[in-house]
Amino acid sequence: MLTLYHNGLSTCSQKVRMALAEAGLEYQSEVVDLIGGGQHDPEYVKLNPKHVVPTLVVDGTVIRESTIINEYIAGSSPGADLVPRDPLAASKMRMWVKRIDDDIHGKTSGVFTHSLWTRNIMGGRSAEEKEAYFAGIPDAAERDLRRSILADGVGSAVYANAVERIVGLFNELELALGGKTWLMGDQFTLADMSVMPYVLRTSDAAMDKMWRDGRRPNLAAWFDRIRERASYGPAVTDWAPDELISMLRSFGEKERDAIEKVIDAKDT
Ligand SMILES: N[C@@H](CCC(=O)N[C@@H](CS)C(=O)NCC(=O)O)C(=O)O
Repeated sequence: MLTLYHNGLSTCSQKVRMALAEAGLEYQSEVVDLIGGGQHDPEYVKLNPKHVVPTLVVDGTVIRESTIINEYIAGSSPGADLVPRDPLAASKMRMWVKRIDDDIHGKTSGVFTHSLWTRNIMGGRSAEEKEAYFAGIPDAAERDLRRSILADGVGSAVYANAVERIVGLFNELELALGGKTWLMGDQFTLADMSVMPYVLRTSDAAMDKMWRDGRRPNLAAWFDRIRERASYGPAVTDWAPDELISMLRSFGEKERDAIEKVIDAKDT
């Protein structure tokens, strides 16, 4: 039996839910409320000492890290063909996955979300509540980063650096997707599933200028195709908390001018 500890908005959870849906695997769902502090619950921390989602439990065995979880899903469902069978193509696929893990996750989507959503929500909290929120973040570097983002939002250097970083990724994707349906050609693989949530987040955070209106047409077309897949619902929309998404979108719309100014400076 599979049990997935996950969260609706979390990028890493989206990528794992997409792999589960593509593989046709059923699972028991345990939603972890990241805003309410469910990731710090001592029982959950026993499963995931980094206080993060997702975690997959397979017949009592705990698997952490979304990329490792997706490799388990692909390996246990070979018929789903989530990884190219040719070892060279599989290596190329894993380079995309690693690129996202090493350079993009934690340095882009989280920054965009915290600059808008978390910053606006925390604005209404007392100093004590804010300190409790920071104290709950176990990693010191992440704690400092979060403080800076929450202080200055889309005007922070952290935000501008994150935009520069995602522009680099989008340039690579635009080039790689030329004449291709998916990153690995005709086969939809873990690479596409890894990238999808980070493009999606730019859509929800008023940053779609980077691929809209003929800017990066290959990326835009790929994103349209991915949203049409049967697995997109179980990966994203079935779990997306509508209220949170529309809040994120409306915070983004309010700051769209400032956001697009940063994009214009970084995406030349
Ligand atoms: N490397 C980990 C990263 C997991 C991660 O950063 N998860 C985020 C959500 S996407 C999280 O749970 N953050 C906890 C928080 O917001 O406090 C993975 O790929 O599973």
